[in-house]
Order: sequence, then structure tokens, then C-alpha cells
Amino acid sequence: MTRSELFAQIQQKSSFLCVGLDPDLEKIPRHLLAEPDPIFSFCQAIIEETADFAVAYKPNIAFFEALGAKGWDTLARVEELIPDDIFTIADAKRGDIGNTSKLYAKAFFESMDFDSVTVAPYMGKDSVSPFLEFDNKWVILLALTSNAGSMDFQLIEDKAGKPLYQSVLEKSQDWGSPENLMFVVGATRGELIGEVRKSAPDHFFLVPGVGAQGGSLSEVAKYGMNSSCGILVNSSRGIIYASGEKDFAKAARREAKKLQEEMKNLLQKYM
Ligand code: OMP
Repeated sequence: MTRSELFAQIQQKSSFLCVGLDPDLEKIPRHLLAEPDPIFSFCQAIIEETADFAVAYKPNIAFFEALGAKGWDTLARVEELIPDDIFTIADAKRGDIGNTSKLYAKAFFESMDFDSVTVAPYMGKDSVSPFLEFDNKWVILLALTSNAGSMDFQLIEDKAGKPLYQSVLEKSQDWGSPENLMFVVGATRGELIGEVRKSAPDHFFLVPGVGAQGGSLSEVAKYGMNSSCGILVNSSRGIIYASGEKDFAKAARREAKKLQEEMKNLLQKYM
């Protein structure tokens, strides 16, 4: 998917919502366990009920690969059932020496047809570039993550006082462009999103951390939006586990709709 197609969809749906698919066998409603593939049935129902409000889906690969070969098969079938006009993110946080990264990229972009994959930056350019060689496919590079441990390395300052995440943002902009490179910026880092935006004015940010992790959607929009919206805000547990009962998909729909309505107001306010 191209950047202009993504932006067109954001405008059409008045939404910049990414629904995170983190399906955990221990958390999905019990009645689904009688299905031949409970995780598939769960994701299918969630996608059907939230597709009106979502511009992206982000299956987190861990929740599928934990189930072994069957999990990979489920992931491929879930990817296929996401409507073509909705952006897909394989949240795999990959990155390795060049020839290995190339095969990770093939796994998500050719064997499966994801639009993007999350990639860790710390092995440097040759570990990221192989993912950038596919037409209309995207790298979403970890810059400033939402977890407490992001302090351990990402906020360490160099002698000039520049935090490591800023060096990642600056250096990686030579590897790709706003047409094929996004950055992960956690919603829990509200105060820093504006700093990230200054360093990367045109790039899209994938912003996880609203909902279960407590990040503020309005702060993210205030500090993160640009003239092409520029943010995809992810919520996983806050949507998909809104109810643990038979009404789970309808409950997910209600949560997704609530976020979309808030996003519509924020788009009007800041764009
Ligand atoms: P919830 O906290 O349930 O909304 O889930 C957040 C999702 O975003 C999970 O799949 C995480 O793996 C992912 N995530 C973060 O929570 N923080 C980050 O900094 C980066 C990601 C990610 O790359 O998506």
C-alpha cells in the first residue's frame, strides 16, 4: 500500500485506528475453544466487527508462533481475510545480518502479503535495508518504545546530550523515505512525541500504548499529527478483550467505534 492510499483511507474513515490482534488462547472467550481453530475464529469475528473503524490491523506474531506450525498457518489465513484496502502490519520486530533479514522480509512480504513489518534498528543499516527493497512495502522501525525498559538504552544520551532514539531517527532517514519507512513511538511517551515529530516531520508513526498501557490519545494527536495525519494509533487488549463473553466481537466494535469517534474529532482539530 502506498502512503497516499493510506492517507486516503484515513480521510475516508475519519480514523487512524490500528486494531492490534494479540490473540491469547488463555484470554479468548471460552466458547471458542470448541472451534477447530479458536484463534482464527476469534480474529475473524474481531475483524468483521471492527473493519468499519480500522485503517490498519497489526497481528503480533508472538501470539501465533507460540502455537507452532498451526499458528503460522492461522496467521497466514488471518492476513488473507483482512480487507485489501486496510493496511497490515506484521509485528515481528525482526532484524539480522543482511542475508537473514532478506529471508525474514520474504516471509512477511512474499510468502504472506503483509504491507509492513516492525524491525529493530540496532544491527544497523544492512539489517534494515533488505526489508526496504520491496515495492509498496514498509519498514516500521522501533524508535521510542512504550515499555518501561525503553529507558535502559533508548534514552541514553551521547556526549552532546542526544538520546539514542534520536540518533536512530536521524540515521535511518537515509535508509528509506516517508514512502516506505515509519517509526514506532510509544503513546506512553506523550511528552517526547513532539520531539520525535521535529526530527521526522513527514514520516508516519505507529503509536502503540493507548488503552491497556494508559497512553493518552489526545496527547498523541496533539504532539504527533502532521498534515497527512502521520499517526496510526494501535490498541490491542483494550479492543479485543473488551468482553470475555459471547458478545466479545460486538464489545470490540463498541470500543473501536469509541476510539474512531475520538479520532474523528482530533482529525478535525489538528489537520
Ligand atoms: P496493548 O497494550 O494490548 O494495546 O498492546 C500493544 C501492542 O503493541 C502489543 O502487540 C505490543 O507488542 C506492541 N508494542 C508495544 O506495546 N509497545 C511498543 O513500543 C511497540 C509495540 C509494537 O511494535 O507494536
